[in-house]
Order: sequence, then structure tokens, then C-alpha cells
Amino acid sequence: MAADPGFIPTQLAARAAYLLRGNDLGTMTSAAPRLYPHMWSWDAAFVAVGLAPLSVERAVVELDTLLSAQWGNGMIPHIVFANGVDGYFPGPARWACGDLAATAPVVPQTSGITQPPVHAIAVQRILDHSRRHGRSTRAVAEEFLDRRWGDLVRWHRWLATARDPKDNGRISLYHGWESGMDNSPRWDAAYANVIPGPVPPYLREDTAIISDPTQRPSNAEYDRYLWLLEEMKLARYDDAELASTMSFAVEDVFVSAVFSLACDVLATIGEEHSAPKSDVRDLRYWAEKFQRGTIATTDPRSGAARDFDLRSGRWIPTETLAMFAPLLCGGLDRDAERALVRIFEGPRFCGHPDLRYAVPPSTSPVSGDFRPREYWRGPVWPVMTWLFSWAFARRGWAERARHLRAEGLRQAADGSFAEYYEPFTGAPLGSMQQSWTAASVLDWLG
Ligand code: 9WN
Repeated sequence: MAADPGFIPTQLAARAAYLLRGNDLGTMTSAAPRLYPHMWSWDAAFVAVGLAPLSVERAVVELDTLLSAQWGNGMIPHIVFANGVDGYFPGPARWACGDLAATAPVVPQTSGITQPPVHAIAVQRILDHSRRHGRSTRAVAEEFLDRRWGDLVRWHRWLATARDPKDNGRISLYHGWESGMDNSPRWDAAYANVIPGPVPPYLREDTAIISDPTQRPSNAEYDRYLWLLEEMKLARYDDAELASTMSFAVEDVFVSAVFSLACDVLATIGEEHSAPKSDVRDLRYWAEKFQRGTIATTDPRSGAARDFDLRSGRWIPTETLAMFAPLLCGGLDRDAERALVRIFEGPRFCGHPDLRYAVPPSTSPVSGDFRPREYWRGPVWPVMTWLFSWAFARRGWAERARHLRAEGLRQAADGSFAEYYEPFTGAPLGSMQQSWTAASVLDWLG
């Protein structure tokens, strides 16, 4: 007999769908109701994954909104600001992209940095779901692909060129926010070398909403985050200028692996839909190149991947989710891959004996950097559990994917749809009603 999952799937799915409807601003879904009242790039992709089983049409609208904010150089910005909505800092006035950046759109207003390229996954899920429907829904998905194919390839081309200035198959980032894992211990050394200059006065909005400051980045971290914005504004957000002037510059191995796999996913979609052969060829080339770039960072025995600090010239080995980057894109030899899977499933991560659920914490509980309640320094992020479960299924590891899904759903059964969770107690932390948490649940239950 199957174990009681501790929740009623249809009820949990209904609550997740209700949450996404509640966060729907019309043509975009806010990342979370109060803390993040705008559209975030990688959140939007995960949200589209969750919307697809509810409504292919609405999922397409989500990606259309995001892609309408794409910059002329190809970048998808990390925030698309909801028109006339306040309550998040730094807002559009602080970024000033419309005034300063040659290729930023004036409308909608956006931030001036990017986020991990998970969007091809959403396109694939939308196409998958559309096949279960009649002709008109299938047509919506196909027309979306025709309309946006060029934009998606431009986005990937920008990453593969502007963001790989050393041409080594790894994506450079100029702000920790670009990694999506803002204050992860991965970036501590690089941030230690950022000496904040004069930052115009500012008032944080996040700490007014999340009253326990230990769940959010510190003020010292924010001073650096805001200083980097000033550096970017001085460079007028110019790709080449950023590469040479930013005091924070890292090669992010997790983003590089995600990019490799996203190129592969998009290439397959392109082949199935008769996209231009030269696009498919480029995508396959980048998939392979960024896989090689990822693998080149790994420890030959453990398979663990590392980031690289471009300013200090030092590798950044950490016991964080980043070490598992090769499990997303593949390419390790058999022994190293086995060793890395053992670390993922063993007592340093999902198999730690004190974990409430067997899902990967953002930082290993046995690492000196581990902080169980502090944002990307330890808590479990359900959307990361989803990403690994999806990637494991894609790699043919059905049982591992099923296990992560089952544990992720057990965690989500509390119904808070929290942004992140304390790994030992399972206490929900950060924002409640976070859109991408609900989206992950919907895909798992769909
Ligand atoms: C800064 C929206 C975003 C996520 C990021 C997460 C957090 C923003 C913040 O929220 O970052 O971009 O203000 O802390 O770190 O991954 O996309 O959910």
C-alpha cells in the first residue's frame, strides 16, 4: 500500500491555483504579494510552468509579458516593474535604465541586470501541455513559439557572447542578484573585495515586510548591492564596460549549467518545430560548450563544481547547490557523477539525518557557512527542489526525480507556499504565498 502523503492532492493543487490567481496582476504574476510586487525573470519562467496545466493561454501571456521587456541587446532583465506599483526597493527610478542604457526599453520599466536562463524549460512545458488540448490551444502555443523564437535565440546568443567575455563556456555575472542566489556563501569572498563608494541614501522595504531581519540579507550586504548598481549606472549598463569595470565579476557555474541545458531544450524544440537550422546548430554548440565549461570547474574525484572569481583570479569551492551544477547539464564521467550523486543524496545534503524532508538545502548543514534561517545560506528553496527533480527526470533518473517530488510535496503540504523553509524544523520563512512555490506544486501535481 502506498504511504499516506499527508495531504489531499486535489486540495493542495486547488490552493496553489488559487494563490497564482491571487498574485495575478493581469498580464504578469507578482513573484509574491507584498515582498515582491513585480515580475522577476526566473520566477516568471517557473510561474509559467505552473500556469501551463491550468491554462496554456495564461502561461503564454506570462512569457509574452516578460519577453516584451527584453532589451535591444538580447538581455531579459531580472525585474519587469508592474506599472505604477510601489513597495519594492530598488525600484525603476533607482535603476534609471530608460535614461542611461542604450538598449533598455522605456516601457515597460525594468532593472538593469539579468537572472538564470530557465525560460526554455517553461516553453517546453507549455508545448507539452498544449498537446493535451484541442486545436485552438495547440495553435496558441505554436503561434507563441513562432512569434518568440527569434527573441529566445537572441536571449541565448546574448548570454553566449556578451556574458562569456573569456570565451570559455561559463557565464559571467556582475551582481549577486544575477545568480538568483543573492547572498549565498558562494559570493562572500567576491563581495568582500567590493568597497562601497558613496551610495545615495536609501530605505529598505524588504525588512519592513519580513520583520525578522535574520531571514534577509544584512545591511552591509545591501550597501554592496546598491554600490554595484551605481557602478553599473556609471557604465551606462554597457556590456563591454561592465566586463571591464565592475568590482564584482564571477563566473557562475550553476547558471552556466542551466544555460547549457536550456540551450539543449531549446534546440530540441527548434528541431521539432522546423526552426532555422542555423539557430538549432548554434544552440547545440552552446549546449556543448557550456557543458564543457561547467565540467572544467569540477573536482575530478567528487565531481563537485566551483564558481570562479574573475577579480581575484580564485576558484570558489562551496558546499552549496552550485556544486551540483553538473547533475543538471550532464557531462561528468561515470565515477565522478556517481560520487556527486552520493553527496547530493548523502548526509551532507538531502540525507542529513536531522532534515525534516529529504530535499536539498541551499547550503550544506555540515558547512561552516550554514545558517538554517538565513535566505540562501541554508534554507530549503522548494523551487530548487523542483528544478533538480525536473532535471533528474530529464536525465532518465526517474526514481530520484520521484523521490524529490514526493518529499517536496510533503513539505508543501503545510499550505504556506513559503519562499524558503528551515531545513530541520520545516518552518516556513521569507515571503508566504510565493508564486514559484505554488507553481512547483502545480507541476508536480499536474
Ligand atoms: C532580488 C523574487 C526574487 C528571486 C530571487 C531571490 C529574491 C530579490 C530580493 O527574490 O531576490 O532580485 O529582493 O531579495 O533571491 O532568486 O528571483 O522571488
